[in-house]
Amino acid sequence: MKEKLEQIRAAAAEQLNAVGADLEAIRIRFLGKKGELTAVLRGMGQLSSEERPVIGQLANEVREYIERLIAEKTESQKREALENKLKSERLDVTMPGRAPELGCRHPLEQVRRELEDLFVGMGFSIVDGPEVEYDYYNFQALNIPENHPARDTQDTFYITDNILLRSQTSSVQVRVMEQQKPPIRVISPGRVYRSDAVDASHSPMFHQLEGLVVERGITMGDLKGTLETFAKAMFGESTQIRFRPHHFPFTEPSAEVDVSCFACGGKGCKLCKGEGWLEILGAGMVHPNVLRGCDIDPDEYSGFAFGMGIERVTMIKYGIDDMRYLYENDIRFLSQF
Ligand code: 2NL
Repeated sequence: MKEKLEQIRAAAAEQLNAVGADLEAIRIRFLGKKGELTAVLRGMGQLSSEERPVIGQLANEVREYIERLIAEKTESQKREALENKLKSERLDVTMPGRAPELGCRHPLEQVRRELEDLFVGMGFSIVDGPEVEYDYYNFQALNIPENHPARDTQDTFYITDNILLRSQTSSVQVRVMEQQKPPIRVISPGRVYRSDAVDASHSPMFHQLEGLVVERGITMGDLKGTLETFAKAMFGESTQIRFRPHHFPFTEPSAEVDVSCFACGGKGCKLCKGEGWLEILGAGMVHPNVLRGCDIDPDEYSGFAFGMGIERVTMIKYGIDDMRYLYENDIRFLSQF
C-alpha cells in the first residue's frame, strides 16, 4: 500500500508538472470520490492496527502534497494567462498616431456654397423644396401649359401623368410665392432632372441655382445690378456682363446672360472658344401670368428671376471641359480643387 501511495504521488507530480496540464481532470483522477487516492483510503480497513496510522499519515501527506501542487499550478497558470494577455494586448501610447486622410469638398458643393454665401450677402434667403414635384409647380404655374413646346426642351421623368422629377428649381419659388407675399428675395439651389443623354455637357441629373425677387418697383436695372455683383464676385472684379434677348415662358422680357471671359479678358481664347464671352445663365422679369397664378397682383408688384446650372459655373470657373468628371468621383480629379 505504501508503494501504491508513492506511485500515486509520483504519477500526480508528473502529470501536474506537464505543460498545460488539465488541473481539474487531474484532481478528479486522484482526489475525486472515485479517485485513486480515495480507493487506497477505502482499503485501509484491511490493515493491521500498527500499519493503519503509518499508512494513514502517508496518505494524508500524499493528499496534501497533491492539493498543494494543484493550488500552485492553478496560481501559475493564472499568472501565465494574465502575462500572455498583457503581452498580446500591450498598447504603446507613445507611438506616433496615423494621421486621418483629410478629404475635400466636391467642387460642385464648393461652388454651391460660394454662390449661397454670395447671395445671402445680398439679402437672399435659401429655400428648399421637393425633387419629386407636381406638374403644376414645375410647368403650369410657370406659364407652361400642357402641349407648350417648352415641355419638350425640359422633358423630364414622370412618376405619374401628374407627378414628375422637377426639371428646374423654379417650382420651389412658386411654392414660396404661394405662401409668402412680397417682399420676396430667395434663391433655390438643388438637383434637377432632364431626359437628356449623357455627354460632355449634358446629364439627366444636374444642379441648378435659381433666384427670385418680387417687390414693388423692381426693374431690369435691379436684375442687372444683382447679376453684375454676382459675376464680379465669382469671376473677378474686372468681369463684365452682357444681356442677349431670349425667350422663356416664365419671364418677359427674357435674356441670356454672358460674362466676359476671365481667362483672356475678352480677347478670345480656348475657354471662350474665341468669343470673348461665356454664357452663364438665363434671366428675366417674372411673367405677369406667373405672379397672378400665385395671387400676387402684377399691377402692384414686379419681379426678376434668374437660373444657372451649378455644373456650368463650376466648369467655367475651373476650366473643366467634360461634365462627366464631376460625377465619376475619381479622387485624382476631385483632389485638385
Ligand atoms: C434657364 C434659366 C431661368 C427663371 C429661371 C423663374 C422662376 C420663377 C418665375 C420666373 Cl418662380 N422665372 N426662373 C427665370 C429665367 C431663367 O433659368 O435657362 N432656364 C431654362
